Amino acid sequence: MMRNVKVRLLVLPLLLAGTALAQPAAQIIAIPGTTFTPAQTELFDKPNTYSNAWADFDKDGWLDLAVSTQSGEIRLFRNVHGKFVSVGAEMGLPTTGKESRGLSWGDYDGDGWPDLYSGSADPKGVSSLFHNLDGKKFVNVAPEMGVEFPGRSSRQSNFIDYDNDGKVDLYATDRIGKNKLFHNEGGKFVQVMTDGAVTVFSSTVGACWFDYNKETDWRVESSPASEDAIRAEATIAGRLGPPPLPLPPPTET
Ligand SMILES: [Ca+2]
Ligand SMILES: [Ca+2]
Ligand SMILES: [Ca+2]
Repeated sequence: MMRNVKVRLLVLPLLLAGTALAQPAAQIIAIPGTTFTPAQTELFDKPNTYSNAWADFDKDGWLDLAVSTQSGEIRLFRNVHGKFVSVGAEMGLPTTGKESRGLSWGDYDGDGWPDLYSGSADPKGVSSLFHNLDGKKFVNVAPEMGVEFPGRSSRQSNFIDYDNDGKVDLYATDRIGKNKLFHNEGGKFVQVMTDGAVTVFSSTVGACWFDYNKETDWRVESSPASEDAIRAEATIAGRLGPPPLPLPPPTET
């Protein structure tokens, strides 16, 4: 389990559980010894932002940025040759609603255009799957695709082709209930392994997938939010398989 702190260029502050206090704005961090400098602070210096995810949603060769917020707005910044422009509202993404966390990009329908999944942190809300219409518009298809996940408090989701059938599947973590794995049936997601290790409750705030033994069988590890959950998580990891083997010592030449 990895729970280390990573230095990132764009830092989005977390909301403390149970608080309604205004959070500091997103920040551009200058790392000592580097030449990083703040960029477009008039655009990014907004409070109460949570997750962020990069993808070239319009396939122009420049990475774009999606940011979720406490207000439910999902901001989308189009990268126009190194200059960011806010386009979320005109692209059909929500400007208000339930607190949103856990953005993930993935081409669920295989049309070559990355789609966006957003989770509601408020269990009274639902998650949204925004279908990317040729880089020109986003339309929420979560109800017909079966991934609204009501009652969830979202922190992170992953698009992952866990069964290597060529279609990306969806793993959605839950802070207050059981995580869910949805298999992509083509035109519909269906929850699978409902009584398996990937579905147990562990108050999850983060999850990542990796092929640790290079045999194309995926492993998932999630980051629980409490010490009790950490102990539960160790049990989950045990069910999924042995821990990764240590690297062999270097060979002398
Ligand atoms: Ca782009
Ligand atoms: Ca797509
Ligand atoms: Ca699959």
